[in-house]
Amino acid sequence: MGDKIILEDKFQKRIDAGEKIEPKDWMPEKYRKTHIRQISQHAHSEIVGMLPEGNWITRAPSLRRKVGLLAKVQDEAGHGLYLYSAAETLGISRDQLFDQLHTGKAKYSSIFNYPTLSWADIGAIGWLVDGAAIINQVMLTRTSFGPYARAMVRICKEESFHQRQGYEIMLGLANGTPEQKEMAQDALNRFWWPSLMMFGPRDEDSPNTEQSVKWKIKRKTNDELRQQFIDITVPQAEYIGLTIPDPDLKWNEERGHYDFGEIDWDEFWTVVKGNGPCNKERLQARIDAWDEGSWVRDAAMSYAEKQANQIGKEKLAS
Ligand code: FAQ
Repeated sequence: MGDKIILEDKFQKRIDAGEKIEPKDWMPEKYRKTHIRQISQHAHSEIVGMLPEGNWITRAPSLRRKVGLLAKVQDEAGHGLYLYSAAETLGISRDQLFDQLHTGKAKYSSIFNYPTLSWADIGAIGWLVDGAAIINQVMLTRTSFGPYARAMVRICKEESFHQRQGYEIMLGLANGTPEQKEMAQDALNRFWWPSLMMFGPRDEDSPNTEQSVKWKIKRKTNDELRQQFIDITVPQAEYIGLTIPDPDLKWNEERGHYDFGEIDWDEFWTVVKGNGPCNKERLQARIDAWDEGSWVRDAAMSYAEKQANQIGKEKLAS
């Protein structure tokens, strides 16, 4: 017991000194578990996040838009793979991580349980969802766990391309025909509040924040990041002539921030608990992809076995 306290104390001193923690270093069990939870939730979000966007690849309005969207969706797959690899360094296997997703034990971001009803939704996702993701992930490039922090550097660079492609779509639509502008406004109306929910519950309702800030897993709280996102995004909406769907939104000179209306937390928890508009469809799509891909995994395993046997035989013969 005494040894554990000494180890925990040393660990906290390393964190306070700004050192990175690497996979083979000693770490408290809760630090390891919190990282597996957060990194895997993040990885699952990237993979599930491909679904609402993939829905529009065949219907993108031009070749240029199609190429951009295809590249973005492929990037999300890559982000998922870096993140699964980072989680695996903590002693959990890829199969276990997928099992947690498919059985509903692991969460993924609430935002991907909303449908993409029009092409403008692809613009809104890039602008708002990737915009929110960047705010959160720039902070995570300074997180205390080395593999997670390093994965975030490249991911943030790609997310910033994603945000720009989304904003450019919105800019085009907002300057287009009245119908196109209406489509862009409708997408903003539907995605604004769910984007604010991406940052998680209010700080006073966030059970993980206090410890995660102490361990520098989180360098800023949910509310701080949400405020930062709102302050950056409101002028972007004004610039393209769209209206944020919040009558209480108002610049507060004293605080130097925008005040904003109450988030519908009942809706947030309904979606997080699996009862949002698309939860069941999204999870089923992932389970189907896993089942339908089993022949690829089997073939790869069987090839690897054959290769290993061949090498074994050659070694025996020599
Ligand atoms: N959705 O105590 P906290 C992307 C859960 S970006 C669902 O505050 P924490 C890019 C939380 O897990 C999106 N569940 O938790 C992309 C916890 O549950 P648990 C992914 C949520 O971890 C763009 C409970 O509520 N980004 O994919 C949500 O300290 C476009 C209590 O909450 C990341 O995952 C939510 N929104 O803070 C891809 C970033 N919020 O497990 C495709 C890394 C909270 O205790 C297309 N994650 N919960 O039962 C984080 O920074 C943190 O995990 C937070 C939550 C800030 C999300």
